[in-house]
Amino acid sequence: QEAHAAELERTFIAIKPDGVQRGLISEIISRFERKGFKLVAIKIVIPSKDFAEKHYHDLKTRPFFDGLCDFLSSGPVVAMVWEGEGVIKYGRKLIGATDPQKSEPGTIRGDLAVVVGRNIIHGSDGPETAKDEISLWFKPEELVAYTSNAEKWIY
Ligand code: RTP
Repeated sequence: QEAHAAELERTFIAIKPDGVQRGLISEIISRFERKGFKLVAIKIVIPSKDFAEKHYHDLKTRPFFDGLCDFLSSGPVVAMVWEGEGVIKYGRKLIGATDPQKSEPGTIRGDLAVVVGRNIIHGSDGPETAKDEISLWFKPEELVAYTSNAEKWIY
């Protein structure tokens, strides 16, 4: 079990400026933590517009791109890397559908958000984007590998 800990999946999760301003940092972190995922990197930053555009480069052609990047760079963002079996896909499940009007109750967006432009959280949508986003937001040395005793009862 110890041996496979090093191979565990990682995803990038960000609490957007609306989530931070609304005081939802601990609420969001606790949902990932209670599920059994492990926090391996965290920081609070105000991204520049240029950085926001890099983060959302896939959406460059969408009409909401400019407003979205203005929004992401409008205030502090809590950037995190979470680790655990299936964390990319299940993290998206915890987050809920992009549009909070369509997210199920019980999900972060379903419980805590109302409109798509203010949906409080971001999560990588697949293994490739997870890798890219983690390396955009964090230096390798900012990720902490550690063993938690609880893990052997979870994974
Ligand atoms: P995220 O990347 O933030 O986790 O969101 P997502 O994958 O669920 O959704 P995506 O399609 O990648 O869109 C990224 C973010 O753009 C904003 N958005 N606004 N019609 C709109 O105004 C619109 N559509 C999307 C949302 O903040 C969404 O999270």
